[in-house]
Formats: sequence, C-alpha cells, structure tokens
Amino acid sequence: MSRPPLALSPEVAKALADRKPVVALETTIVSHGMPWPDNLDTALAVEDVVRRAGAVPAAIAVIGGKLRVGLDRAALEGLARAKDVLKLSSADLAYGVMSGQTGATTVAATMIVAKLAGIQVFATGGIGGVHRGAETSFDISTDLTELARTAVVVVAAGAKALLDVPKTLEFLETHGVPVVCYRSDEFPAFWSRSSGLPAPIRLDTPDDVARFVRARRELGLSAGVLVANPIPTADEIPASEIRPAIEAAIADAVREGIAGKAVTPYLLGAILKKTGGKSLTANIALIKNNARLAAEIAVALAATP
Ligand code: PSU
Ligand code: MN
Repeated sequence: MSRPPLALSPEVAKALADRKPVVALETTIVSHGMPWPDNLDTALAVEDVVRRAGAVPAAIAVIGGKLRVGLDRAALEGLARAKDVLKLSSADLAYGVMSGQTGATTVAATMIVAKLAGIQVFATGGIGGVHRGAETSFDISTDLTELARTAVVVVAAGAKALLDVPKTLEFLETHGVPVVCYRSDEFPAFWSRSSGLPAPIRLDTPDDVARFVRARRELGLSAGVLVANPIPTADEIPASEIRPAIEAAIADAVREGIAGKAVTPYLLGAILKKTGGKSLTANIALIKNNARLAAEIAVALAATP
C-alpha cells in the first residue's frame, strides 16, 4: 500500500512520533450533530478536556480534499459554520478526498483515519446503530460494521434510545465487537444511564481497559472495542422523560420521508426542539465525560504499549 495521504498537525505528528497519548475526535457531531455556536464551543471544550487529562486531541475531517488529523480553531469553526459540508462515512471517505471537497467524518470514517494515523483511542458522543424498523428499512449504521473490522477503541455513551438498542447490541456481538460498560452493570442509553440491558463486559478502571485492549492485540483480534461510558448522573435525562420526544421525532421523520444519511441529523435536531434544548445540554456533558475517559485510556495504553 502506498503511504496514506494524511495531513497531520505538527502537534499530533510529534505526539505520535514520541508515542505520547493521542485521542481522535469525530467532526460529524460538529457539522451535523449540534447547532451553531454550541457545536464550536463543545468541540473546543472537548479538546480542552483531553489536554487536561494528559493527551493530545486529534479532530479528524476532510478539508479541501486533504485528510486532516488535528484541526486548528479555524478549521473547526469552518466545519461548525458551514451548511454544505459532506457527512463522510466509510463508503464515501475516498470520494471526499478525490473530489477535493470538505467533509466531516462519522464515527466509522474517523476510525478508519485514526487507524491509518496510528491513533488507538477515539472519543465521541454516541455511535450510530441499528435503527428501529431496520427489519424493513435495512438502516444499520456503518459505525457498527467499521467497529467489526477496525481495531480502534471507541468511547461513547452507549446507543441512543432512538435506535433499536437490543438489536444494536446483538449486531455487535454477532460481529465480535466487545462492548465494555465502564463502571456500570448496564449498557447506557446516551441521554440516560439505563437501557435495561445488561453489560456484556464491565470494567472499572482505565488500566483495566488498557489491559483488555492489549490482551485482544496479543490474540490478533482485529475488531474495534466499544467502551460504553454512562452519562454522569447529574446530567442525565431519565428515559421516561426523553421517550415522548424520541417517539414524536421518529413519527415526524417517517411522515416527512427522511431516509439515508439524513435520518440521524434530522432526529437529533427534532429531539433538541422537542426537549427545549435539554437533549443538547446532556449531549455536551456526556461527550466531555467520554473525552476524559478516552484520554485516561490513551494515557494507560501509552504507559505500557
Ligand atoms: N450520534 C450523535 N451525534 C452525532 C452522530 C451520532 O449523538 O453527531 C453522528 C456520528 O458522527 C455518527 C453518525 O457516526 O451520526 C451516524 O450516522 P448514521 O446513523 O447515518 O450512520
Ligand atoms: Mn443509516
């Protein structure tokens, strides 16, 4: 394989060369997942959390056809303000590059780029999953299939209750993706700590997660690892409170015929409106919480690689 055309920021390049802890960050949450200006404020705050926990943040996006790893403020602001940025996942990442366009990367595409760059740990808010009604729509996020083949540790607050969470866990199990619930006996449901589904694996320290990742590497296992980190208690929206907003948002999406890539951004926007902004406040809290844990895991992995 020829060398991948990555444009590393000087800070990320140095950290990787020195084997220092680095945390990859996705950018679809900036372009399609949150409104302006909360999206930029959150992206900057998340970078700060990663730094304070002793790691270097590496936000990933395609900018003018360049696969950038480590974005400065101007690049993040460009993605946060723009209305015509592509949402690039595994299938179209290369299209964004060859056509010289600008696109934000989903969890799946960010995993691909992180792996190419040699970054082992990645923080996001929530992963895509199996959508409700997937048995007829076939709508299953590429995030799941990428987790099945790309050995990166993804820290997320579980899967949103707007998805079919039991089917999402079944899919991950079928494809050999371990789901590690952090300090919890239950798989978390993004805005809520509880999904009612038991933790497939529970681990309680960043060191244990690092040891688990190393044990997988020694076995030559090539799938990713999903670390499911529950939203802090003080920030959660109880399942009973968020459920009506989710149901109404899904009904709206069906009525308006929303399909494909537009589904997740549409539902997030509709739920934000229906909760009067509460879903966004919780989203910001949980992504910072995930960034901190991802940095701690990256630090633990760097200590004994
Ligand atoms: N969940 C969120 N916010 C987001 C996303 C998911 O709470 O911004 C984004 C992520 O980038 C994720 C993508 O990878 O949506 C999944 O999209 P889809 O369901 O179309 O695969
Ligand atoms: Mn989809």
